[in-house]
Amino acid sequence: MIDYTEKIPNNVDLGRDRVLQRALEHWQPAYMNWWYDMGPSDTNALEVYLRTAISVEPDGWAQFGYVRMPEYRWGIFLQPRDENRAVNFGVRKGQPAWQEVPGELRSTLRRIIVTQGDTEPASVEQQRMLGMYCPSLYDLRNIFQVNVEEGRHLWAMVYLLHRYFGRDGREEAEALLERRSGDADNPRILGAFNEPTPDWLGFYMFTFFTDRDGKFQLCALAESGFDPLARTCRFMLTEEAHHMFVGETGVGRIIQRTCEVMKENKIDDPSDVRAMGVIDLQTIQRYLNFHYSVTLDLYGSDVSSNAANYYTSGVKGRFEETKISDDHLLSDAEYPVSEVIGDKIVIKNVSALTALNERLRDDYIHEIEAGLNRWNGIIESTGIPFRLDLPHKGFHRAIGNFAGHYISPRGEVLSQEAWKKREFEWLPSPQDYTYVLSLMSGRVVEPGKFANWIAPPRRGINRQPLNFEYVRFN
Ligand code: BYC
Repeated sequence: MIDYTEKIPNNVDLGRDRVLQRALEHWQPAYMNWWYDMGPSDTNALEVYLRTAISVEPDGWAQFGYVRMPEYRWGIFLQPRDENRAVNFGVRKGQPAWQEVPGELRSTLRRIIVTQGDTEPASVEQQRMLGMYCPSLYDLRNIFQVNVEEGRHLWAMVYLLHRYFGRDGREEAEALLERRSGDADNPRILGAFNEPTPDWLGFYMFTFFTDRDGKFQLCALAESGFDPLARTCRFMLTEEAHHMFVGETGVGRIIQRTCEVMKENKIDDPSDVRAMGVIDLQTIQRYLNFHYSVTLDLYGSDVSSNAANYYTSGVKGRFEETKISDDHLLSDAEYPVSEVIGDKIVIKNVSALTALNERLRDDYIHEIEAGLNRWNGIIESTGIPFRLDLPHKGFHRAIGNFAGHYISPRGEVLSQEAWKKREFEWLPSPQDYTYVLSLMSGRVVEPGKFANWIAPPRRGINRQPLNFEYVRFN
């Protein structure tokens, strides 16, 4: 029997909700089994300096202290309800926001919640071995923080399934613990979540690029007319910011270290750079190309009737929907999307309703560009003449109008043969992965020490010093 108020911090009155308690009595032990099987490898005894959300108040959502991860208190939190909130877009615009699932939207909403929920445990599975070769205690603590919070985000979606979708919801919640990232028979739902994350450069790229897709998808769902979904996503977004910080600063610190070594030793040839035990900027560019392109796929097809239906019915809005000044119906509006015709990429206007996946992708790209500029600022400040670039939107795409076409990073439409010939100029080769992994052969766990291939961060977590014991090995 679970002590609900103590063990599962929540603001959903779990202590009095018998139906939810019964659902969780089955699901919580299955979740723990999943964590023991698929959570970070070999970590049950470690004490980790983690933040835990114990309430939604400013002083409650980030309580720091040492925790053994299996004892982490995965809670259920929704942003407090605004009684006056209305549906803000689509044909039901102006109606009071729905507190229960409208019957005709049940399967649509369930599907979106399941897709979102599926990504959370998937990312934990993808990252489960990385703790075995961490570059520092600081980084080890950060990956564990990301992992436990992805676990909490799974809880958030499972709460919605249990509370609002009855028996179907309970079955879907169980299936979320059964699919496995990369499994041939029962894979995770979306492509990027079946790719391996074999090394720390990949982890930081993932948290920069793919967690940011999480941010944009959560922002779109935070506009939903289904109020519990909107409020759940709003609270998840408070945690997401740290994940993207880990990614951006992680890649930034690798870039910084590489540039310092290049400058000190007056070298720029990638093989000379590798000889110094750091990651050459060309390899960083190839990782970037990979993670950016697989993440762009996560937004779905450029032209999608599903996306139009989600919007029209009030289920999923645009990024910052309520800050946009238009009719929020989009019945006559148009939006530009790309298409490949012959050997040319052409832009054509389509109904803005069907182009909502593309629009969200463009909002995302805009934010990515700003992050990329900050990385280039690090390179510039060391005086190294090199720039990281974003590849063309059509490069290496498997979903949408570019799928099946061979687009170079500069946006040329190539034959399959011409593209394949240059594939490993643009994407990490098996040798690149082997090299990067070779740097990460052992754990760096002495407080204050950092692996040779990454610079220390500017400051510690929660104002602790860099040599703080972020993880205790007992
Ligand atoms: N891979 O009309 P279409 C995060 C499927 S990340 C495989 O183009 P639609 C996180 C699609 O399901 C954010 N299949 O797209 C980050 C559909 O299947 P059916 C996750 C794909 O329906 C880091 C078909 O193709 N959040 O939180 O508009 C760490 C045609 O669909 C892919 C969400 O996803 C793909 N990449 O779907 C941890 C939000 N893309 O119907 C966490 C919820 C599409 O033909 N999901 N398909 O069988 C949604 O809003 C939508 O489902 C999508 C776009 C954004 C995925």
